[in-house]
Amino acid sequence: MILMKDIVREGNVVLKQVAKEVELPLSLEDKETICEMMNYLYDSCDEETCKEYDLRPGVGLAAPQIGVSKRMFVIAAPNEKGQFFELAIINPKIISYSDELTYLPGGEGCLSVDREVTGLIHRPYKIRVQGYVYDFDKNDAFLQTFTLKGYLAVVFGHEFDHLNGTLFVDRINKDNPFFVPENSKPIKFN
Ligand code: UDB
Ligand code: ZN
Repeated sequence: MILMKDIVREGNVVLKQVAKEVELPLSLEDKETICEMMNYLYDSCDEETCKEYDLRPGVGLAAPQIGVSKRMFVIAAPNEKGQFFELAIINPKIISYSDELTYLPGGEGCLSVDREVTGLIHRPYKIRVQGYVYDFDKNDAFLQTFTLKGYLAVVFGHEFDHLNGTLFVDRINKDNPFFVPENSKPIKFN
């Protein structure tokens, strides 16, 4: 079980590295890592388990955050309509993105960042992505191409950044942390 002590924090070099492509077919070890990472998201969002083990409720987790410098991450999050979305992806690529940007009005946080950081992060509102999606039932990964919008595109962008050694704090405008470009609209949850 992944606990907060297993999550690598800001200052650790692994968070600054460009993670390595994962070899396919997936090894048993990589499959187990993916399952453990997804279990963390579920455990941390379960009220009882979260309290018992003192977990921060996560919506996404990238392998470098548990010290594994490989290109894979998991997401378990609601979209703006409250529909739940789950994704485990290996060797993801962002094929194209919209000119429109979006941002979380309250800023972002990170399981690997313990301090309070204020400022806005503007990300593409819509992204087209490709990668090997791990199917937990079939216990294997399959190449898929799909589109994400709004909040899910933000979470994907945040996790994708971890694979390239970028933290959300690196993306905040240093001169004006709350600057909003004219093509960026806030995410609104209903
Ligand atoms: C998170 N959680 O998991 F809208 F039910 C953040 C933390 C850093 C605050 C734990 C989060 O946003 N939870 C959340 C949000 C909702 C509804 C809900 C729970 N991450 C993931 C991370 O650090 N991955 O590397 C930070 C997010 C900020 C923007 C995208 C990811
Ligand atoms: Zn993060």
